[in-house]
Amino acid sequence: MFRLIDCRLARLACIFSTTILLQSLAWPCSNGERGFSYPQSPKVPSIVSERYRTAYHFQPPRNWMNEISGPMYYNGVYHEFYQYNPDGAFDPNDSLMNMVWGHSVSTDLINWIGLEPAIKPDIPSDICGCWTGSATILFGVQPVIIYTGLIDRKANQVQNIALPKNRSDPYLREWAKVGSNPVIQHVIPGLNSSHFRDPTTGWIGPDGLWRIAVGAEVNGIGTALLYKSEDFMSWTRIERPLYSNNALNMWECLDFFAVVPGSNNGLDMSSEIPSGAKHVLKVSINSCDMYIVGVYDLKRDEFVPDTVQDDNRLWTRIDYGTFYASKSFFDSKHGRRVIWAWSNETDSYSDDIAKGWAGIHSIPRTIWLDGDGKQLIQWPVEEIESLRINEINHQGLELKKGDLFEIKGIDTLQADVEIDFEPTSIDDAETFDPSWLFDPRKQCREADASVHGGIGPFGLVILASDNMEEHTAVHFRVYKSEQKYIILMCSDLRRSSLRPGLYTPAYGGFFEFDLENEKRISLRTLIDRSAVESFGSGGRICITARVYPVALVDDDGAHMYAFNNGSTTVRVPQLRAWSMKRAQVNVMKGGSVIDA
Ligand code: DQQ
Repeated sequence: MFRLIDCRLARLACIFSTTILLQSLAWPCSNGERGFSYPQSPKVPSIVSERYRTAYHFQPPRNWMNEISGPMYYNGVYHEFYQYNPDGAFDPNDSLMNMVWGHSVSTDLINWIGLEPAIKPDIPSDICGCWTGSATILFGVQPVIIYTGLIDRKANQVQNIALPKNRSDPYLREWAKVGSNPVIQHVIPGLNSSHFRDPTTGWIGPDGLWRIAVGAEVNGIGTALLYKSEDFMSWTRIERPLYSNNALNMWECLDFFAVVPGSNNGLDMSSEIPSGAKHVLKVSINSCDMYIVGVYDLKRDEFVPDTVQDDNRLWTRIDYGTFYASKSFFDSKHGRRVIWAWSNETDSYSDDIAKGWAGIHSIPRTIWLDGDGKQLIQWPVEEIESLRINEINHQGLELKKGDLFEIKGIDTLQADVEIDFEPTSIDDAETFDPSWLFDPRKQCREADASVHGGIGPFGLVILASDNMEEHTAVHFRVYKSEQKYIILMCSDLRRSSLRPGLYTPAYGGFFEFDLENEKRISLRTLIDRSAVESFGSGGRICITARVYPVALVDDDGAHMYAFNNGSTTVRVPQLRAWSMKRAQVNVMKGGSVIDA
């Protein structure tokens, strides 16, 4: 048994209780997830430090990057295209400047070779920017990219197609736009033509016709417009949309895919979908990626949600942190569906310019539907485990109220940590208040790591400075709601850094848990310098965060602890952690970095 040996947890409580942070209450994802520019304090080292750059997350060598566009696996190679600004570390969309499709390739989704951009604005139908889109592999042989082009400075949008110039080039380096672009125009009554974008990967119907959905706002209502085609080149709109819902307006970066409940085998949307499969519609809006599970009514060509939720605050999220515009693809190499997303910087815009880089992509995750048919499960692709070194292992720890156990022997700045928590009793769970579902972040602020509970808070304190002035707390708290248990998971960044001008919320989400039978609540956290990706309960809930602790730049490094601050003792039957090696991200074969 390991007892708290110093007063650091008390200090954690003191720091928390004296902190009042203003948060946006209006929207659960809190739009504008950026820091504000502050004069740098002389006590804080400059943000311009290579130590904040991630070591195994995807990013280009320099400049601005936003979301994934058109991921695919073709002829033994993974392709990651991304929204990229070749002109600097600022968002070119702010002034409708040169957004291109950056391009990298990989054979394992972890190590990437950077290539020249695949698509650049150079035709009338994309002259003001090549925005997001998708890749579809027609009949397993012909890759096609369909993407949004900006046709003018008013951001009017149309859809274009590009094809590889040479299909026998293993990297598909060069892409040619078809002469018939734009293949889809914005000619729909009530359509806001600057909100008509991000076509999905195509899927094929029993009639042999291809379909795609395009995100739109029609008469102010969020809509997935549906198009059909015989040859993927000439498209007709189906009058009835695939789905629309007035809980939200413009839907960005739609993703639509089939899943079999309880099976982690992925399905290829270009093949026949087995009966019993469900469909998932993912929409991105205001920094949130949300999803709906339902059935695809083939006769009506319509998506019918299992549950219609009118209040968008209650929509389930793919990830409750900084994780936006996700896109999935069917990975035929492993028969799985893989999703990943953009995690933007949460420092200030001027910090980005100073650093010279902005934006990373999450670790690719396998995604499938739980056996209950309601909840998506996500787990980092197994290839990431090839970066693990120096395993440490603890078994049979016990954390009483107030205990803090230091996890030593690994690189705390680049780590993969897996820990299971098992409350020794379920009697002391506090009562759940359903109104909390509307704002889990508020609950994470009010019931933070310093606030004693019945079962929890327990979890990890990571990237902590010697005196705990800086730390990030990732933790759980168990509540009882009638016949079931509901768990709050938080990733609290409010004390993550002494640096001024950062966006440091307490992210959080709730999930149902069968505590009586499952007993163990697992947490996996991938720490990669300024990136922290946490997976609760085997991937039922995910929270991605960006942090910029001063301790990361200090030579002393940072500490990591497991803790419990609830009155119920918590067993830790298993704790495994590894240091993570650096991946080869966008490095040319000879070792030099591509200047994309
Ligand atoms: N980013 C792209 C758009 C998309 C938005 C432009 C989402 O296509 O809607 O870079 O982040």
